[in-house]
Amino acid sequence: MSVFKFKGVDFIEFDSLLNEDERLVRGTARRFIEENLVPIIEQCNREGRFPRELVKPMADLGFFGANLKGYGCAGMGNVEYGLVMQELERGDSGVRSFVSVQSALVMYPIYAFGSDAQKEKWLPAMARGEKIGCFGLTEPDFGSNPSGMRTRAKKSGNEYILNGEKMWITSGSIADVAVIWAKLEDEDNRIRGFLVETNRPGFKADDVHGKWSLRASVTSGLSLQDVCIPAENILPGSGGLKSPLMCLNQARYGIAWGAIGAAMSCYDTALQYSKLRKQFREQPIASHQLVQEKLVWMVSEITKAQLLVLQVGRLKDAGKVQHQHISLAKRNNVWMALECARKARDILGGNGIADDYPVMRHMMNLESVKTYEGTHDIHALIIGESITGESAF
Ligand code: TGC
Ligand code: FAD
Repeated sequence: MSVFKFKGVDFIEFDSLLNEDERLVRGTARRFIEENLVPIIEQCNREGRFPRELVKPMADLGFFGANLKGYGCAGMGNVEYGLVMQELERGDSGVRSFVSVQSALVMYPIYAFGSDAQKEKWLPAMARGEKIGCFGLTEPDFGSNPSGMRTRAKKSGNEYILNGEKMWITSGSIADVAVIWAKLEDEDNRIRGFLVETNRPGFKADDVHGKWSLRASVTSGLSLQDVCIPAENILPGSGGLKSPLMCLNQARYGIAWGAIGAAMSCYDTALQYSKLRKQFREQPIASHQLVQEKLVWMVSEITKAQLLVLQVGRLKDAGKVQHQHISLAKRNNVWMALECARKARDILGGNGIADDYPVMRHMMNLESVKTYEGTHDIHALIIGESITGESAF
């Protein structure tokens, strides 16, 4: 457990831009993380264990599908939802990942593209944390370019038969249901979403071992060999690559907030450490100009990142957000958080590499966050295309 208690980061009265409900939700999530995740996360990270015991308490607080309406979901605004993600990732990116996948990548596509029966069957149970989901888009040979996917679905009577491989799938081996994106042969290989119960014959999930990042999150490879699902398991409103990309917008938005949480944890740890640690003439290292410059960089970038996601969240609530806005926020904030982790690690000196402090864990986690949900460079190309009109993929 970290030796310092988190004090919050608010340099320019950012809180005054939040309404009472938003501050309340943030406070609830912050307390939950302090009391339930912070005490166990370093051990989970050492053991490579996802803290599954937190699923039910997180469900009870309305964290799953938090910004969806009805079906037992909390119906939060997008800023409230973002603040929850911030606090979760202040605890650990892997736990935030679990909630992102459950909410944005599984509940959202069922909500947006599902039939009434699919919504009734899955959403309340997922909101209660009784059912867990995973999202299968990436394949061994198709990460940044999912349009090349090889996974296929074929209609056969009242069933679809699915074949293919998915790679790097968060929560893969603990999921009850997988949202599998596949090309439907009967529709000229158009990409469609399918709900695949993971106990279907031919479905296999094997965990990735030896990760140095997101160790408290389950990551799996999926194999589908002649997996038969009833025809009603297709997501009827899905069609084309646009559908999974719409899900990614939801998840990338949450990551943009979440990364601020990881950055806050690193900054706050470095600040408190620098006031206590003395070197040269019994001076705290906080009194050295070079240390101050690093801390100032961190608080400046955290502050800018907060304002960025708040604006994107307000646009999202107003139905005006564009996916390029979300790319900008995801790209900037994850980069910023990773730089904060590196500077904080430096300020902690040798202690920075030990798990008495959360910094190195955040740094390693953020290496994945920089890559998943669209790499840093892919988001540069998305923004680049938007401002120049030229595709550079
Ligand atoms: P492209 O031709 O550009 O686009 C196809 C259609 O989709 C539209 N579109 C979008 N719509 C909604 N939201 C977006 N973000 C969209 N981006 C594009 C586009 O307008 C077009 O529509 P239409 O009507 O003309 O058909 O497609 P492309 O094949 O050139 O690819 C574009 C690219 C590279 C940006 C896209 O493939 C991409 O984003 N690649 C990155 C892949 C990625 O992010 N994978 C994430 C996997 S899931 C994951 O990592 C979970 S981590 C766990 C956790 O979250 O914690
Ligand atoms: P590649 O696409 O091979 O990219 C490798 C490098 O090449 C990157 O630096 C990239 O920026 C660069 N590159 C690629 N194309 C271009 C280009 N045109 N121009 C310039 N540079 C380029 N996926 C899911 O579907 N579901 C999940 O739940 C999920 N969870 C994940 C959890 C973890 C821990 C990780 C690490 C990944 C997860 N992913 C998931 C997969 C993730 O989305 C992919 O790793 C990511 O999209 C990048 O794909 P890739 O790893 O194949 O890298």
